[in-house]
Amino acid sequence: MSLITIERKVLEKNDAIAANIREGLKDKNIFSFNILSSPGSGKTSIVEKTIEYLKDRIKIAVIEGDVQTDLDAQRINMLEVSVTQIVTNGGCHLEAGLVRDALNSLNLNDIQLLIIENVGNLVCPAAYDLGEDTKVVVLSTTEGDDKPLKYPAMFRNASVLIINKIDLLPYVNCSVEKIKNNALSINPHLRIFETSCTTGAGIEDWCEWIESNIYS
Ligand SMILES: Nc1nc2c(ncn2[C@@H]2O[C@H](COP(=O)(O)OP(=O)(O)OP(=O)(O)O)[C@@H](O)[C@H]2O)c(=O)[nH]1
Ligand SMILES: [Mg+2]
Repeated sequence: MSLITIERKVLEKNDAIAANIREGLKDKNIFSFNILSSPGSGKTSIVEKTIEYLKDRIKIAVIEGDVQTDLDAQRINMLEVSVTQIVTNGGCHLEAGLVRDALNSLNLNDIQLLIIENVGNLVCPAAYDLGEDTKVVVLSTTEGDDKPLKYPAMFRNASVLIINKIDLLPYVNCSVEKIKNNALSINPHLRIFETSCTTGAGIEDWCEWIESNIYS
C-alpha cells in the first residue's frame, strides 16, 4: 500500500468521525469554531478575550490542543468556563477522534459556543476536519505579510482570518493591506478582523460576529 493511500484512509476515517461530531453539535444547537495559527500568534489570548466579552451572555466550552502541557487549559480555567485539554504527545495537529473523546469529558448541556484551539502549526491542522462549523485562522503582524501565500491551505480552508497583534505594527515590517490582499488572493470569501489582545482593539467586532452566528 502506498503512503498516499494510507493518508487518504486516515483522512476518510477522520472525516467520518468529524461528520458525526458536526451532527451531534447541531442537534444541541452549538456553534463551534476551530482556531488555528502558528505557535504564539495569540490563539489563547483571543480565546481569553472572547470569553471575557461573551461569557455573561453566552455559555461557552473550550477544547485546548497542545503538543505538551496543559498551560493553555489552565489559562482558560481561570475564566471559569468548561475546558478540557488534549495533549497530543508530539502530534502536530488535532484529529476528530481526539475531539470526540474530549467532548465526552465536557458537560455540553446548555452550551451555545464550542471553541477548539488547535496545536500551534500553520500547515498540518489545515487538513483535518474536526466537525466544527468554521475554521478561524490567526496571523499576527510579527509573522510577516507573505504567510498566506506560503501556507495557502490554512487560508483556503478557513472562513475567518484574524490579523492579531496590530498594536505591534509600528515596530514590525508588516503591511496589513498586504496580508489582506495575499489572503484574499487565496480565498476571496475570507471574513477579516484586525485585533490586539493588548489594547482590546477589534475584539468587539469579532465577538459580534460570533454572536451573529449563535443558533437561537
Ligand atoms: N503585543 C501583543 N502581544 C500579544 C497579542 N496577543 C497575544 N500576545 C502575546 O503573544 C504571546 C503568545 O500568545 P498566546 O495567546 O499564548 O499564543 P498561542 O497562539 O495561543 O500560542 P500556542 O498555543 O503556543 O500556539 C503571549 O506572550 C501573548 O501575551 C497582541 O495582540 N499583542
Ligand atoms: Mg495557545
